Amino acid sequence: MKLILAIVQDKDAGTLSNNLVDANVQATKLSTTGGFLKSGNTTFIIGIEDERVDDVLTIIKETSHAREQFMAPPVNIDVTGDSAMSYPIEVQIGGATVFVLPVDQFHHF
Ligand code: 2BA
Repeated sequence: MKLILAIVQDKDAGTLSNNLVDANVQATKLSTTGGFLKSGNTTFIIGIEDERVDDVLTIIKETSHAREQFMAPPVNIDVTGDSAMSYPIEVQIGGATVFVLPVDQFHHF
């Protein structure tokens, strides 16, 4: 058995949820926050048999779309109090960031 952790954009989370249900894949959805953009994303926790991992990865890949987002860097203020002008920078986010981990034991009490 494997544990899949998939971090996707909130915009793709609903569709991914539906597609996993349609494929009879059990998942838990967490509301998470990206460390860099500090904005919301969604993490899926999926426990799955080894032979179904590729099917799940295909579903995640087909459902998750890369998007560009602008972020405003923090304003820099030096010791003299002068502030340096900063401009929004473009960041590409996702499709999906996926980790596949081995599972030692699985219990469902
Ligand atoms: P965030 O940390 O908010 O990052 C959003 C996007 O910002 C990233 O997209 C990446 O394109 C860019 N980015 C991140 N750190 C950067 C940096 N130091 N300098 C320049 N650009 C940077 P993705 O790579 O697609 O990541 C999407 C989200 O997936 C991340 O949101 C984070 O929540 C998660 N993630 C990505 N890599 C991870 C990792 N190695 N471990 C844990 N979570 C990860």
